[in-house]
Amino acid sequence: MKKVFVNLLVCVMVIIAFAGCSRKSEKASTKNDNKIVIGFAQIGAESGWRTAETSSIKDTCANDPDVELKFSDAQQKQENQIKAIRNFIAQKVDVIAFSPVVESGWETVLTEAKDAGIPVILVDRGIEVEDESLYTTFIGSDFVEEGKNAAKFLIDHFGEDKTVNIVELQGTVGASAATDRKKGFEQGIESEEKYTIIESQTAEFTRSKGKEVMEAFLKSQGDKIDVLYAHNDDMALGAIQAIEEYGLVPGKDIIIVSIDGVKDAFVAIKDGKLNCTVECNPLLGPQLVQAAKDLVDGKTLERWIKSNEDVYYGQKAIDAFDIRQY
Ligand code: GZL
Repeated sequence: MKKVFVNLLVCVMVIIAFAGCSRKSEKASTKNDNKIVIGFAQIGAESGWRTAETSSIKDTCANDPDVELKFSDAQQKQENQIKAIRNFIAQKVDVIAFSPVVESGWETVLTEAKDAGIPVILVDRGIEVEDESLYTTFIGSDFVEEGKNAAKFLIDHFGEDKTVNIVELQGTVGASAATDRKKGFEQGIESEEKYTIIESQTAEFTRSKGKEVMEAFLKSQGDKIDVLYAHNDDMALGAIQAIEEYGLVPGKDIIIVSIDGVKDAFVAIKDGKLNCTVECNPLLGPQLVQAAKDLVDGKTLERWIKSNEDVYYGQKAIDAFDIRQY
């Protein structure tokens, strides 16, 4: 009797073991031989910074045998990013990451990711959500600090006694990078009574819109403009064209400070057309892959994996040109 019982027990254990293996192999077959699958929903390709970020993420994943990247380009539309995230959930990726085009409107889809047990990483831009558990970490810059650094450059350049009229090219409306760069810059000039923002409008982080809006500023304010503050280099580079076509000298008649630190900005500084670029590092691929691996390994991440950045102008920018990576 006892022998029958033991034999029965052994049979049951063998069946359970096989069942477990088949589940694992089934998971493995959908998981591309156990690679970590990252679903990344990118905003688009609106600026040199954005294309550098995309290259960093794609190249890092392509060179890592333990990672598979599923990548989508939302063409600047939030609804496309939401669709892509839903797609990643359906494909049961291991980690979802995205650069939110705007700060609001993410609760529903991120709750779906949470319910599916898929962790979410924010890359380069933040979101406003009540439930902080909807994302595990934010990898990116301190945009308020970047705005303050832009203001500091101007105060160091002009001093505190000069009247300074500023026009501002804002990034995408509702994007954390635009909201916080505006906030930081305003905080930076708060104590300077003679510094005034006389016009401020979005040019959507693009070169073409930067030119178009700067043309409008020049038409309405003309020689009154002392400074252009642009939330990214691409808009500043478009504005430089407009300033030259208007007949003024960029970098001299109008002092220009922008943010990102893309190579074309360093060229413009070397040519004397741009006065300062505040660095915002787009090379976030390595940090994203490491964060995804840590999450899959069950590690807890810092809430904010912060980029270290610098400010470039004058000879320092010229000397740094050859070693710039983006
Ligand atoms: C910043 C990023 C911004 C860049 C722009 O992290 O979101 O978006 O400053 C880009 O160049 O379009």
